[in-house]
Amino acid sequence: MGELAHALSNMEEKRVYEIIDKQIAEGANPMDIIQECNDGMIRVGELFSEGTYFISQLIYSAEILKKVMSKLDPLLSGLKVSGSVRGKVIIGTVKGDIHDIGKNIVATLLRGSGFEVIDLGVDVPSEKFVDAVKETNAKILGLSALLNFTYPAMKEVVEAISAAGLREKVKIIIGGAPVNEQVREFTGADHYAKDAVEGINMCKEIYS
Ligand code: B12
Repeated sequence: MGELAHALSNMEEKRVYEIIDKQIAEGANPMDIIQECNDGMIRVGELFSEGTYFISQLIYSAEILKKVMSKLDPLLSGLKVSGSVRGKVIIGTVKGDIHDIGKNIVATLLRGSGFEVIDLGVDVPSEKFVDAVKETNAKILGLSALLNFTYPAMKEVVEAISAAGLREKVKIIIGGAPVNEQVREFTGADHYAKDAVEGINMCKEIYS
């Protein structure tokens, strides 16, 4: 684990900002910084699972990561491509789940890559996803979930899209730290993206 991930997982808030400010000043790629923060957050999750950390540390780590993202956002937006809008993407965290840091990164990167993003927020019921697909005609729906007990909510969204007769019109991509290919199969989504960059590349391909 790198120095940044280590500092983040140890809740050394000031140290985290020092390292990031230095990396930004040295021209580091913001995506590499995000990747290392992800490693740190996974460690936080492990420490939580094993009972070393409590919910207060989860909240604290999220606060630190949000401040980190406010430092990185201008750089991510700076990756902006010129030219016309590539297409619309609807994104949201499914019902029962309020994790949104990863989803927000995906939304920022999509906007930076020229997509119009309709971000429905967190704890989004399936009807709201269905309505958004109907109203916007977006060809892509991105679902985020970080809790294994919210996978059924992802499946519900896919089923609600089918029931509304929209399944052929929209590609559904799922993501979130513990999501994998098995979860994709369970939910009936079209694709699973292991990280934001892979997700953005899928969106580019779908709209190409
Ligand atoms: C921070 C955090 C919180 C914060 C979230 C704050 C916020 N605003 O998001 C708070 C404190 C609220 C929280 C609460 C809980 N949490 Co929590 N949390 C985390 C933690 C430590 C980090 C999550 C994070 O932000 N990671 C950083 C981001 C950048 O990564 P990411 O979300 O994975 O996103 C990346 C990719 O996955 C991808 N991506 C994400 N979504 C999407 C969507 C699409 C379409 C695409 C293409 C890509 C994509 O892009 C991102 C960049 O590459 C994780 C640990 C972990 N391993 O992730 C636990 C974790 C997710 N939490 C967990 C738990 C259990 C909970 C609680 C139930 C705890 C409790 N007892 O109350 C509650 C549930 C609240 C709820 N109903 O949602 C467990 C889930 C276990 C499981 N598999 O079910 C984890 C894994 C910790 C653990 N190991 O136990 N949590």
